[in-house]
Formats: sequence, structure tokens, C-alpha cells
Amino acid sequence: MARTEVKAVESDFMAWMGSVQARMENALARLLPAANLAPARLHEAMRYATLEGGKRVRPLLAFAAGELVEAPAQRLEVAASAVELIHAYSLVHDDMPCMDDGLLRRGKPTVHVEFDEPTALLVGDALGSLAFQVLSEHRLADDPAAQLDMVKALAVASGSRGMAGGQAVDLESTGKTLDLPELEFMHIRKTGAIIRAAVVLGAACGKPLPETARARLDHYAKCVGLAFQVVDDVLDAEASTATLGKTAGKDAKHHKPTYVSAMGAARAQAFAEALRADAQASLAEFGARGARLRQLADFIVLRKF
Ligand code: GRG
Repeated sequence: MARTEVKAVESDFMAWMGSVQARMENALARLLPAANLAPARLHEAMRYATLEGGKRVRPLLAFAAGELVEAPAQRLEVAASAVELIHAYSLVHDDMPCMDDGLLRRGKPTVHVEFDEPTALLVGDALGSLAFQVLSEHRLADDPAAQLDMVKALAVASGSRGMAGGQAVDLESTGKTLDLPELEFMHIRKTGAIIRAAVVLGAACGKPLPETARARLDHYAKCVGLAFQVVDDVLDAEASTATLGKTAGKDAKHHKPTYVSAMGAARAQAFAEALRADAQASLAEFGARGARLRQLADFIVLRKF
């Protein structure tokens, strides 16, 4: 591709990303309870945790998967909001002193710092419930059984066989060395499961995909989900707090086993790039409709924040 063509593709992707991010900000602001509605402090904290921040990678993946199946944007924004609410929930709890004890998130004080610990606990609880409320009260699939499958996919991805389970392994592993299969087991659950659910939910908002296409899309999602956490490990070791909007260098400080501690930053980045190639290869059959998913795999692996 010529240099000018590359620039045009990049700016088209940036514009698409900005438009989905803006759409998501509006959708989440509408779906969250108003800040002045009683109990106002809890509602204010839920909005603080969710709005005006974050890359919105999971919603972007849901919208990109929706492009494969001509999914209506009104459905996608609701499904993507449910995923983002679970993600925001996980960040609030992850930052609490009983977990990773983070002080800074998305460039601002974490919820338990800005509010207090009991409020942070309740924010997570309430965001989780809201996620399943929005997923069940809007029509997202033509077939009600397909919509029930969406609810189940998000429940499984966030539960003990998904994110909560991965976090349990993460907490148990502090100060230990994990081998590569053990690291993969943890990362695929802690971070990958919700990313996979974002892709599944986006694809479920449109025309049904044949089983083989669904399997290829799921393989893509599994690869980018793992790659996302591998790159997060690299950025924690190599980027600055100002760039990340959260405290850098915490993994080494807290003796967390990561891909960087297991293989070094350069090999970890190379592993993420191999996962990206694997993800891209599994999109071959989708042709031009897979363009956004391809671009997102690039963004996830090459990002600097
Ligand atoms: C929500 C049911 C439920 C359980 C929560 C606390 C916990 C159990 C899990 C922690 C999961 C966690 C925080 C994993 C790390 C994932 C990760 C790399 C987050 C950063 O995601 P980005 O970079 O953040 O997409 P932004 O701020 O851009 O949205």
C-alpha cells in the first residue's frame, strides 16, 4: 500500500473509533441512573467509574463484530454497554485495597479514593446488576433464545470460569512463578473472557453466522483477548504513569507473575504480535467485512497506552 493510502486508512480508523467512543459515552450516560437520583452518592460514583474515560476497546470490538452481520447500531450500543459496565465494575473492584490497591485509574483518583471503600464495593455490585438489566430489557436479537444466549455468555465470561476466576488465580499467584500454560490460563480468564464476550455479543446482534464462521470469530477473539493482557503486561513495565493514566510498574513492585517476568518485554511483545497474526488469519473468510476487526487487532497489539 502507498504511504498516502496507509495514512488514509489510519485516519478512517481513528474517525470510526472516535465516533463509536462518542456513541458509547452517550449510550452509557443514558443507561446509567442520573447522578441526582437517590441514592445520589452511589449513582454519582457509578457514573464517575464509567463515564469520561477509557479506550472503550470492548465496545469497539462489539461494533466491529457487528459489521460482519449487519447488526443495527441501536442494538450494538446496548450490548456493548452491558460489556463496558462489567468492565468498569471489574476496574473498580480491582483497584480496591483488598485487591490491587490502585490509586489512579483513567487519569483520575480511583473510586474508593474519590468516594470510599464501601461505596466502591457497591458501585461494582450495582454496575454488574445494571449490565444484566440492560442486556435483558432491550430487544437485541430477533430470536429470544439467541438473546438468552447473550445473557448467558456475559454471565459465564464474568463469573468464576471467566474474569472472577482469572482474578482469583492472579491473587493466589502473587510472589510465585507461573509457567507459560499457567499464565495463559490466568490471562485468558482475567482479561480475555470479557473481550471474547464483547465479540460474541456484537455478532449476536445481527444475522446469524454459520457455525464455522462463529468458531473462526471466536478464535480471533481468544487471540486478541490474550494479546491485550500480554501488551498490558509490557506497558506496565515500559510505559509511564502519565501515559497509562494508572500507576505504572505495579506488577514488578507487587511481584506479580506476568509475560514480562516470564520471558522479558521484547519476547512478550513478539508473542503478542504472533497472536495478532493468528487472529488476522482467522478473519480471512470475512473479507472486507472483517476490516474493523483487523484494524482493532493492530490497535490492541501496537497501542502505547
Ligand atoms: C466483574 C464479576 C466481576 C468480577 C471482578 C476484580 C475482578 C473480578 C477482576 C479484575 C479484572 C481485571 C481488572 C483485569 C485486567 C484487565 C485490563 C487489562 C484492564 C485494563 O483495560 P483497558 O486498558 O482499560 O481497556 P480502559 O481504562 O481503557 O477501559
